[in-house]
Amino acid sequence: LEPQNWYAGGRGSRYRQLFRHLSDLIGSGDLRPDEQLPSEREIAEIAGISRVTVRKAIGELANAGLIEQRRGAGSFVRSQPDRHEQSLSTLISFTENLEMRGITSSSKVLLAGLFQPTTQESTALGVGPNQQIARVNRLRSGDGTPMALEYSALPGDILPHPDKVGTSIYEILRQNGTAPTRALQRVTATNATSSVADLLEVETGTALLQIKRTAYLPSGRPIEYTNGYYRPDVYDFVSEIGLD
Ligand code: 16G
Repeated sequence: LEPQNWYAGGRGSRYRQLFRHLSDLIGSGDLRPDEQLPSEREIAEIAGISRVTVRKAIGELANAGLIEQRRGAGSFVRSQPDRHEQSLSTLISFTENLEMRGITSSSKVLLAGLFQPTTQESTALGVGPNQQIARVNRLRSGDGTPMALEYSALPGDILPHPDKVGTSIYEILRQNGTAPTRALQRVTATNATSSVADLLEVETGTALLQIKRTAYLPSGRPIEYTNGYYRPDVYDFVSEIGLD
């Protein structure tokens, strides 16, 4: 953690910047498994931010499964399991999640364009039937293994050029200052239809996790509705819960 560069090129809130900086250090291997992080007080001093902010960033890293907080001993970098993990309690993108674990993500765009919304999309996104929505359907892989199939819809004014989505939708939103800050997710179990199974390279009927995410701007405006199918043999969704 170099005092001069931890926030280099940072966007978003301070804790989010610190979270990203530390997760990058873990993803790149600069912070190794089992290595102890400096204390909250030390990080706050080096980074020139408050301890409350540091605590929030550390909490997010724990939620994301990147570090482990050992009572009385401090925070340690967790070694990554063979199965991939994604936090259910942190608002994170597919690309970000894999990158911070040092995994190369790739996407195959199956469809990208502007369309008239379906009733479900106009209800979820609060757009009128005559407003266009951007639809991006992607097969998403980590280190070459197909992991997820995501069907995303966003209001046309939020993503006017869906065909230009390279890797990450959230990165585009962040650049435009329209990244979501809150989301509602519904997780269900489902069986792969033959078309979904073909894309994910599993047998038809294989159990999959289906997650529908509606993500919102701070104003409360919904800006993303994604229906995703995740392979449970390679992907775990993890959340830390507590009484406080
Ligand atoms: C995650 C989100 C999905 C979002 C995508 C953006 C879940 C269950 N879903 O996969 O809703 O559209 O990230 O990823 O976590 P991107 O920025 O890499 O395109």
